[in-house]
Formats: sequence, structure tokens, C-alpha cells
Amino acid sequence: MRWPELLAQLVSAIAKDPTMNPTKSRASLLAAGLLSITAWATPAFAGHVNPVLHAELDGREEVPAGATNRAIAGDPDARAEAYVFGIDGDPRTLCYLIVNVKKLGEVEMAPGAGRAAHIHEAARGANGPVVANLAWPQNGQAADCLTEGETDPSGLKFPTGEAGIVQRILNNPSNFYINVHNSEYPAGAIRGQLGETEHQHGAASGRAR
Ligand SMILES: [Cu+2]
Repeated sequence: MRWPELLAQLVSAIAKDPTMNPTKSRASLLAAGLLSITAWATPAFAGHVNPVLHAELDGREEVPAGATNRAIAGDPDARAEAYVFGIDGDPRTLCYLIVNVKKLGEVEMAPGAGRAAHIHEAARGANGPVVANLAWPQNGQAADCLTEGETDPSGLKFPTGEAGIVQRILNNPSNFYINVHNSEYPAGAIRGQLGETEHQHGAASGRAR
């Protein structure tokens, strides 16, 4: 996705997503994130180090609990994209978007009854524990910023309570994956390993866009 589309989708998600709590501080964080992305995506700022991570979520990436079972564990047709990024000067906050959700069942429904989204810790091909509770992408989008120690009615947004989990995710993205669950696929409908964006590779080689 091109940056202008991503920014438009982020703004749209902020405006529409009923799972977001548009508090003043959260809006400020998202604005800071937008500025980070905008500054980073501008050729004059190529090389800006604030990481922007991407995941392609696909039902075929979900793996069953039994390591020897090679069957597809997720929804084979469903797809989505996710972006994760940090905030300059706020190392304990992580922002994300889940966008371009396609063919995911129950997407019009409210969260709960198995409908949820997470960051888990495990390498590709393995399952691991939830390290961040994300918003269910109701109506196809979710966006928020989470700070270590922050809670909602269901508990800590980073449930392990680990100090430094945000930087660990940003610095070791391939050890983490995003997945989305629904009641049909309670163990995970779509999944994608976090990695650097193609845009970052472009910036590193001097092709900032
Ligand atoms: Cu999950």
C-alpha cells in the first residue's frame, strides 16, 4: 500500500472505528505517529529509524496446535494487512492498524464470542502466547496506540506485563505475529508474521518512495 492510502485509511479508521476510545491523549499519540510516518516517508528524511512494520495476514499462515499436522488451520480465503510502528520519544507505546480485511467472517459483528485480534510471540510456523491485545477489526478496520501498563476492562493491553515489550517487538519483528480470531476459527482465522515494510528497503537503498 502507498503511504497516502495508508494515511487515509488510518484517518478513516480513527474516525469510524467504534472500538477506539478517541481520548485526547490517544488522538495526540496517533497524530505523533502520523507525523513520524510522514516525516519518514519524505525523501529528505529517508533513513529515519522509527520502524514501520508490516504483516500480510492470511488464513494459510495459521498453524495447528499439533506440530505434525500440516492441515490449514485458519480461514483459507480470508486476508488482511497490518502495520505496526513506534512513537519517537515514547519507547513504551506501540501503534497499529489492521486494514484491507477481505472475506473474514463475522467482520460486521462486535468483538467478543471469540472475535479478537492480538500480537503473539512465536516464529513463523509456531504458535505462541498473546503479548498485545489489539482491537477486533469491526467493519474491516482497527487502529489504536497501546502503552505498556495501560489497561481496559478486560485487563492489561500488553498482558504479560513485561517492561520493554514494545521495543522487543519493534526490534525483533520476525519473532512476533499478528492474528485475528472469530467464532468460526477460535484458534485464529488469519495470521501474518511481522517484518519490515518494502518502503524501508526502498529508503535504505536511496529510493525513498
Ligand atoms: Cu490471537
